[in-house]
Amino acid sequence: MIEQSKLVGLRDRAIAVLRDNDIGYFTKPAPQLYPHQWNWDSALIAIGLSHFDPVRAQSEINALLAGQWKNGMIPHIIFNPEAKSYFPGPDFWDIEDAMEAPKGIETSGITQPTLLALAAYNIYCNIRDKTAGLDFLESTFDAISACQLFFKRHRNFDDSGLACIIHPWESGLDNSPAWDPVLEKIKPKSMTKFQRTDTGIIPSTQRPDEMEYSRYAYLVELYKKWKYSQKKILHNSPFIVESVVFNTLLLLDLKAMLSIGKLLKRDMADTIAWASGLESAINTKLFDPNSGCYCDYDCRNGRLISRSTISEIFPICAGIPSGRRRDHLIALLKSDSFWPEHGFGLTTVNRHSGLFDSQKYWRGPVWININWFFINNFINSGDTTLALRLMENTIQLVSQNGFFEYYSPETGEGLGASDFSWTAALIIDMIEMNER
Ligand code: 2M8
Repeated sequence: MIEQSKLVGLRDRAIAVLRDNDIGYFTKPAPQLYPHQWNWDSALIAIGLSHFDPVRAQSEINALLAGQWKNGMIPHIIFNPEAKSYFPGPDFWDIEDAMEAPKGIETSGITQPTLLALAAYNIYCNIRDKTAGLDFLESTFDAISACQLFFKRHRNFDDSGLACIIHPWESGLDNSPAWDPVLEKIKPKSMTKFQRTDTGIIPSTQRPDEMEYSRYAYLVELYKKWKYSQKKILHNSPFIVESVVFNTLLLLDLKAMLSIGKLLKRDMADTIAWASGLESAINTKLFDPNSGCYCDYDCRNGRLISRSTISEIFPICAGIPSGRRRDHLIALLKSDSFWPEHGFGLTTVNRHSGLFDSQKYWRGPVWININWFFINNFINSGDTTLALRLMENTIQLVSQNGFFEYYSPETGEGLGASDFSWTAALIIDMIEMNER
């Protein structure tokens, strides 16, 4: 494993990134590119914070909960009133007329992968003062439950038990090639003109292209017109997808909720049944027996999306595949398709799929959160060799190249935003895991 002295320096540098991006009650994902609070970023950031500032970790989660909609939804962005330089900002989302929107706080009108229970449980595990930890779990339990139930009540498109997403931004993997076949069918009509801010900061070769952005913005315009009514959106939106990564993370979050429920001595029978139904739906509806891999599902067109992305193997992270199915997927994960020999960790798209782009955002680069989800599963399932190898690859990648948003799987070069918060937070968590 990596020398302890190097790890100490890396941990200090990671803490400095989080401190610099801290605006007091939440942490910006990156200094310039992302000046607001993002949903799954903050959950991951809170896990990093919990190792050196558990009080601040709790306020990160509380700040997210402050933006909760009346229907339980945690929005994907909670806007920082001080920051003006991001598109689309609060004016574009315009949630004023949405019945379910919270009052007195500006947010986007869609959600993101939910990791709140996972974050809260990690905070409890890492905090020394267990009484304070239990108080925190108690104080957040109902709001986190409501956030999970939002998916059961408002995103159950076809009663399959799976949650659907209504926008590529909800997936967290914004421009994954998996969304291409769905987006290609959308023809934006008479749209308000907009000015992107991202490509003024990051080279456009590393960001989604113009056509993708106009479709993202067009979907927002539709939802705004429908006043963010989940019913209308599910009924009319051209983008309704059951994402493998999203549902796998929902299952992980439900499992974390079960651990919290046990600590708080709550009746968790409904959550147990829900988690088991979700797991079997992922294993049936989102599994393609022809390829032996998992696939996202296009609900509007009623078919699996065959694109060779990280979705193929991601259910490993929640322990969903077992036996020969898992063996097959682990072999694919270890192959040159996802984990090249020179070892910077997992690519987000299969390198031999014809869709792979080593520079472009979610279309190939290595992301530290993706590596981290797999490492956690390897540790939990006792696969120490794989866990250590992936952890070593990841720590070395970051220690040599800096705390970037994503990395080239070919050269390890840092791409996208520098001083990226979840990269720093998860490196802190990995260093702690390594010491255990
Ligand atoms: C990226 O998404 C935002 C839109 O939500 C953007 O590109 O402007 C994604 O990587 C997303 O997963 C992440 O949460 C967000 C902030 O880091 O950036």
